[in-house]
Amino acid sequence: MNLLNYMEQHPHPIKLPNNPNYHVRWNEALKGFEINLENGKLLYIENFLQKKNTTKNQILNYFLKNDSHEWQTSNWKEMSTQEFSQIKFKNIAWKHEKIKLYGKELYVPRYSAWYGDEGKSYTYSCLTINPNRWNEGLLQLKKKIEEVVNTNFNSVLLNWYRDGEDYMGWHSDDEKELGLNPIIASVNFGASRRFLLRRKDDEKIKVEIPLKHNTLLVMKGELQHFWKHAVPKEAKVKEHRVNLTFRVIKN
Ligand SMILES: O=C(O)CCC(=O)C(=O)O
Repeated sequence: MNLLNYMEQHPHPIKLPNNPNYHVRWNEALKGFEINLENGKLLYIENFLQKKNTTKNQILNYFLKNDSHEWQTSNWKEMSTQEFSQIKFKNIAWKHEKIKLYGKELYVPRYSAWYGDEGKSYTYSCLTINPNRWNEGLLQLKKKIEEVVNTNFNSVLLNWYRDGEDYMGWHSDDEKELGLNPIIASVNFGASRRFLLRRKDDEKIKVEIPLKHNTLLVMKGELQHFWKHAVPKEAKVKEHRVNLTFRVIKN
């Protein structure tokens, strides 16, 4: 097959710097793209869960279903943290966490939940979170991801972005409990959002990856030590998005 045919068959939506050290290669066995950055690697797989007849709403329903509030129509942004904390979610123990930033306590601009093996707690922004016990749905998803990534994960952080005003600021997943060159598998359901990467030593060098519903993105190699990532605000996005990052906690 010539190069043009090959590229037409596997077009990719990833914006990379114009530099030979940055390239994308189709992996037929994994049905995804291997992305090489300077000091970091990514694996990007669209349509990750191939279950027929599973719609976006059915998947979001698994994560957001609860005893009292219709997740599609409730006004989550206007809800007090007190009211939110009373809601009993069927599958995920969502929380509105506070972090300390420059000495001030602030609610994070999204909801989150932490699941994992006993004892695998995680600390960021002065916040130590103890894991909830795995449930069946998360274990099934973990197994599917492990088959592709060839790594046994022992924890997962879930983030629920209620709309495009919710975001994740620039950071690296480089906490000491993740060890050297961590492999982090991030799976996305619901709204498409922009995932941005920028080099720590030169913030002008950026990479943009659109994370659509049902996309798996694996971050590996030296990425967390040399790059930061973020999910910026996108005012036009009105849909919910749930992201799960599977990790290996070393402690
Ligand atoms: O929501 C995302 O795609 C990013 C999540 C993330 O950066 C994290 O969990 O560290």
